[in-house]
Amino acid sequence: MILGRSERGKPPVEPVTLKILVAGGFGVGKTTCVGAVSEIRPLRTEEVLTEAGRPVDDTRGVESKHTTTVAMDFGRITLREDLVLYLFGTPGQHRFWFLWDELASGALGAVVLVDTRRLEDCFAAVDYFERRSIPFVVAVNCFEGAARHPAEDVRQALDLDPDVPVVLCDARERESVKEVLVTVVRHAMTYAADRDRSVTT
Ligand SMILES: Nc1nc2c(ncn2[C@@H]2O[C@H](COP(=O)(O)OP(=O)(O)OP(=O)(O)O)[C@@H](O)[C@H]2O)c(=O)[nH]1
Ligand SMILES: [Mg+2]
Repeated sequence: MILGRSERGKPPVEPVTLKILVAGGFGVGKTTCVGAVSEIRPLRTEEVLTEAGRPVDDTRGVESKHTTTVAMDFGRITLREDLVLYLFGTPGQHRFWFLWDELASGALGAVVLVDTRRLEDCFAAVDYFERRSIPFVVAVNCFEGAARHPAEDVRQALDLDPDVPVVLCDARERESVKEVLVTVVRHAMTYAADRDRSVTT
């Protein structure tokens, strides 16, 4: 039987795909975060932390950590039928930072994950996105045993612009990470709209 035009369902929507980076210092939970939300088996590039790396790989606070990302994490999440995010987790250690420019190319926005016990580890990521005018949100990964700091204290300590969202999250929880991603997409959209307005006026 041939379906008439009015009987055909809605045409399938071609989703918009956006690239989001997940950045932050060493061992802050970037790989965990991408793995928690990805609907495909995330691509990981983990290598075992070795004895030789001990002087440079600071695992304080994440003593159970045995591997580290050496290139990137990759995952995908469908936020809405018409909106798909490609997630790129960056390597946390400074010796792999040469990869960041490649990963950042074409990114709509970024999540900077922070651990309040080692706040200084995220300074470089915050600087990186500020300098390149890539909109980002700061997501505090609330590890057990770490003191809870109000988001406003984190904002002050990082000297963030007032419009940069600061949210608390648990990198292991899908719903929590999803909320962070919704926040970054909203923020990046507002940022882009403001920028377009200032260009046309
Ligand atoms: N308790 C707790 N542990 C976490 C949380 N997020 C991550 N972890 C643990 O912290 C360690 C570091 O997590 P990763 O996801 O590998 O961190 P990363 O930022 O990708 O690390 P690098 O790629 O090496 O920079 C792992 O042992 C995780 O199981 C969290 O929210 N709470
Ligand atoms: Mg990692």
